[in-house]
Amino acid sequence: MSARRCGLVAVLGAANAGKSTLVNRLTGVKVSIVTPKAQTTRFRVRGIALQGDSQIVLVDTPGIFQPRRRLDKAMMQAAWAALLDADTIVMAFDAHRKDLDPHSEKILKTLEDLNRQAIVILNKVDLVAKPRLIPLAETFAARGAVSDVFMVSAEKGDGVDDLRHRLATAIPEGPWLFPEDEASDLSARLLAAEITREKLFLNLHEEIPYGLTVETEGWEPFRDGSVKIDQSISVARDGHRGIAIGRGGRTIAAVRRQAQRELGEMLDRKVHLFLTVKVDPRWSEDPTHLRLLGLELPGR
Ligand SMILES: Nc1nc2c(ncn2[C@@H]2O[C@H](COP(=O)(O)OP(=O)(O)OP(=O)(O)O)[C@@H](O)[C@H]2O)c(=O)[nH]1
Ligand SMILES: [Mg+2]
Repeated sequence: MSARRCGLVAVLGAANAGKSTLVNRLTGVKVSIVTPKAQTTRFRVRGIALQGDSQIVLVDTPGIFQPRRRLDKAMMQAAWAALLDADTIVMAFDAHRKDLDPHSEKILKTLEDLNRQAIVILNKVDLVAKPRLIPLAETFAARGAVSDVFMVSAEKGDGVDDLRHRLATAIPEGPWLFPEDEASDLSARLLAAEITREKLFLNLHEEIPYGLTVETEGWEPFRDGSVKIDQSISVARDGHRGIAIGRGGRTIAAVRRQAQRELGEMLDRKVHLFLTVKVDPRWSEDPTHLRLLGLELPGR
């Protein structure tokens, strides 16, 4: 019998590269929310994948972007901390792009400075003609900070099994850190809040999604097996509240319906979801709320 392996694999990359889609694919279940909008992931989310004797602890991170608000800075701190903690580093890159963007460049520079290497994933290859991928792969392979380059479609699943096998041998020998049947380290309450936030990101536009947060405030199981989940949505400004609710309550009703359906499937039971929208511009400065998400406020 070969020895067991276990290790942290940080997945970094520019915003929208498909990191969360990749982590979900490798894990085999949805642990991290996905939307077409950049800056969807706000904190580190662990997804646990098994491959033979290896337990691969994938750490999804907020995409690297230019931080402005204090929340942004906390998000970036979470991403860089994941890199420092990792046994193995994966850098996801949207192969749809023609060339290296400044954020991916910054990750490579940081790796070079730390004398570390990453496995680069050219993702979204379903959208790109093969000949275009070769020069891109060569550009990455020429960098000292890159150990290998994989071509993957996280969405369709192409190349994901090969990658999982590679990660299984890249991580160090050691005992498994999580029970065999655990796929994520998120609590059900936090995952439920994330699912609702995903639906809000999908139904709201411009700056509104970036200014809101969701918190699960109540979780009441009933004798018939169903569960009542109460969540509050905090929006950044007065004007955002009406938009989040929508004309005649249509927007929030759609969000509620979509989130309730997905939560029902996820929890495998009937869910009664109740949402309230409040205006709270201070949530992103509130250390208690951010700590719930595993974020620390950086100094001013
Ligand atoms: N066509 C295609 N789309 C993909 C693929 N992987 C991800 N996407 C899409 O790209 C968008 C962003 O995906 P995410 O997984 O949320 O990206 P992310 O890197 O986690 O983004 P942030 O958390 O915002 O940094 C979504 O619309 C995904 O459906 C892929 O392999 N092919
Ligand atoms: Mg993400």
